[in-house]
Amino acid sequence: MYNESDLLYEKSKRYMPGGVNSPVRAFYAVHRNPVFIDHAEGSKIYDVDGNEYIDYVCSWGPGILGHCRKEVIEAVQGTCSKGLTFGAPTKNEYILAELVQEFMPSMEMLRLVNSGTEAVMSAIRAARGFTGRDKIVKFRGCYHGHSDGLLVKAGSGALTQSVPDSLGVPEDYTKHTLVAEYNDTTSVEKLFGEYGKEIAAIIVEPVAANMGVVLPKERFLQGLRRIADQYHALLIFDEVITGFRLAPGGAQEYFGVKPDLTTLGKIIGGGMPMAAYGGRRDIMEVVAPLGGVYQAGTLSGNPVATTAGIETLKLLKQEPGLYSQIEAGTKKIADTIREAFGDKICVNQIGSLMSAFFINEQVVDYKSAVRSDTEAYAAYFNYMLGQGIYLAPSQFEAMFISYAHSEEDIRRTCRAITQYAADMK
Ligand code: HOZ
Repeated sequence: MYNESDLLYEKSKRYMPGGVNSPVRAFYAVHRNPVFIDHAEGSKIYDVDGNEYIDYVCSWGPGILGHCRKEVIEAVQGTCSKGLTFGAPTKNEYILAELVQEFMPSMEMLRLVNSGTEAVMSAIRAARGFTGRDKIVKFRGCYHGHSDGLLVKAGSGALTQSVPDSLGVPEDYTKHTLVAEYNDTTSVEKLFGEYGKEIAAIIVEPVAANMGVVLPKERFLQGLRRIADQYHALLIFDEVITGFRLAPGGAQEYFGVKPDLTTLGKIIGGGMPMAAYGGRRDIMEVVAPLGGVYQAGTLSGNPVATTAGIETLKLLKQEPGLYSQIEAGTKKIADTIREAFGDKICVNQIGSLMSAFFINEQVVDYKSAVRSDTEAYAAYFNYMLGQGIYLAPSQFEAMFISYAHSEEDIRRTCRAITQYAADMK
């Protein structure tokens, strides 16, 4: 019996690869058709068949306040009525940039773009332009968007579909991408030992969240800072996921490590396409029109997207209890999973970021993450979906929670987890 989601999926497949606009949404990894969403409110999403789910995807991170937060929606509606895009400066751009700098003082200067992919691509160009060097170091399993040079041992959808690298990327485009092991500074030192004078930057997700959530070991990020300084290379934190989520000032605030450049996405747009890259003023001054690193975009700094971003960041400032509340909810779920499954599962949790890996060992890097039992995850996912709980349709994505998730939402989620674990015994 077909439901509306299945019908829409069939139609979508005629027009779009896999019927979707981002691979992980095709639900291949969990062996079922995707759920098509009609609308959302607070902590819940509602599909086109009228089913309600507690949403732990939160649009992969941006929904930190929950869906349809009144202030954000009203502000966006107000801006829309004045025009959607001008391709000319508006005051919103300055206001958002100032707010971002308040949250992250290391962003002395920034440029607004439209997606995390664009932010990272541009930050790397700026790093290369500034240092006059070509090579970059990335980490196996860290995902930095889908630009050519970074689809090397990437995470996220590339990992979900077991194709860490992509067809269509000429070797020439990736020959300057060096790959180190996450949580292993020795592997970074080795690369610098060999190519030190050619390396423009190290780019890292300070908390890896695209091979599932993998926490940095103690002093790992500090180690990267030290190596970058030693070789006069730059340190880039990809805070597309951790920015404004791990702490108001992101992972750089949480761990007290200052990067030279930062990339932001997701929460900075409050649910609209918006991203940014920025950092040290002397580096950002190489970007056109001040400097020779070209980067541009018709919709960059779009008035509607900046409105959603501004309202979201303002609310983050005004809700002092937000970070402790979302962390407590996440911790409750993490503890419930640990208690229910015992050593069958490794739960990695930090702040409001969490992943449960179906594996009986610590997940500390790419190698351990990919050893987890993705079929067991798929079964768990499908059970939870049946209980009205919407998790990421992949073992290798994070679980996100919002300020709108109530204690009852968390309790219901924990009950379902406990029940599933009991049924499995
Ligand atoms: N790579 C995204 C999450 N880390 C998935 C985006 C999506 O499918 O929308």
